[in-house]
Amino acid sequence: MERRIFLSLLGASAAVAGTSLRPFIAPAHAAGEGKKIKIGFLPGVVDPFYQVMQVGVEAAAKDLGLEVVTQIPQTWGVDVQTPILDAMVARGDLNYLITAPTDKDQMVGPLKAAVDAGIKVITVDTFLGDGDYVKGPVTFPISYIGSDNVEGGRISARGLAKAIGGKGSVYINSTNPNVSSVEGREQGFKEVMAKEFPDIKVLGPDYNLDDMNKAQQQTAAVLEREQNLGGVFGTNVFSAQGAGTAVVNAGLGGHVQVVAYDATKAAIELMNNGVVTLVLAQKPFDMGYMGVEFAQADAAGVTSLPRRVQTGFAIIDKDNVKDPAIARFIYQVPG
Ligand code: T6T
Repeated sequence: MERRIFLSLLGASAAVAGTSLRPFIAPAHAAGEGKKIKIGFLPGVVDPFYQVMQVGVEAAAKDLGLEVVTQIPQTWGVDVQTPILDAMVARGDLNYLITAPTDKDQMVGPLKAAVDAGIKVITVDTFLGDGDYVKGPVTFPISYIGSDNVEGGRISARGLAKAIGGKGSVYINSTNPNVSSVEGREQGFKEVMAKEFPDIKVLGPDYNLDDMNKAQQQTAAVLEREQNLGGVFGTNVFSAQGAGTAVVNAGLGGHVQVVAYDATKAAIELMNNGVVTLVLAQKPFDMGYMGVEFAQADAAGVTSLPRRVQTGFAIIDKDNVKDPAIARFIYQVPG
């Protein structure tokens, strides 16, 4: 009511001034006057990273008084994510979708279908196309909110290179090709190794398909084959934990250095045991929280939301892990 009075006052003063204020009179609710917006949350897979993101989504929904419907795939992949997405669209009551596409190309069609059905899309953690929603091949999402994964890969490379003294060979264990997040990490990692550390040879990546056991087996096989391996870069939760476990099982903790992307408690424990040298914490809570804020702002008529938001990192090592300002970014999974 207050809002209506405010808008009619604006209208009156615009009439006096002889200008139109129509662009400012945007609906507060996408679903129509008086109805709250409803948001779907569809991340990539059940893991501590997305569980923390869910905490962020739910916190924002509570703070803003919005309703969220969450569906988390049990395993990673287009084949698993698409039918869940289709079912969310078929409900017919969602206005926004906050999602992490499991493939930067193959999820374009299914998500465009959601947009055509009237659901606005915000991508978090992973992007579609090249992630440039202004000039790139895919422009329909409102925004991409996530880490600068290429930079994360660069940071990981410098950390690993330093830990092994700038020479030798290192191995990348990753999840899947064509996923923007891990692809960016691999790219940044290889770029820095090639440019700054010519005496380091990079092996891999092997793709574990988000299966920690597979990551462990793949790393064990490389450790067996490459007797002089100096280090491993695990590009996400599953890769880093599988790699770390393989190094421990081979009795090589402290000899083969591991850099872990994603600050799970397991990764921190491996660091405390001298196996992992560096942990990159992303900010999944922020991604989830801001995704909901963006949906609400869009529904209220905000037209200048940034199309790309970088959420940043905390770089954790044994010297700063006890610092509360850093330790707060270790993924705290509820329950
Ligand atoms: O590393 C995160 C996420 O950023 C990536 O896109 C997929 O894997 C994780 O969810 C960790 O398992």
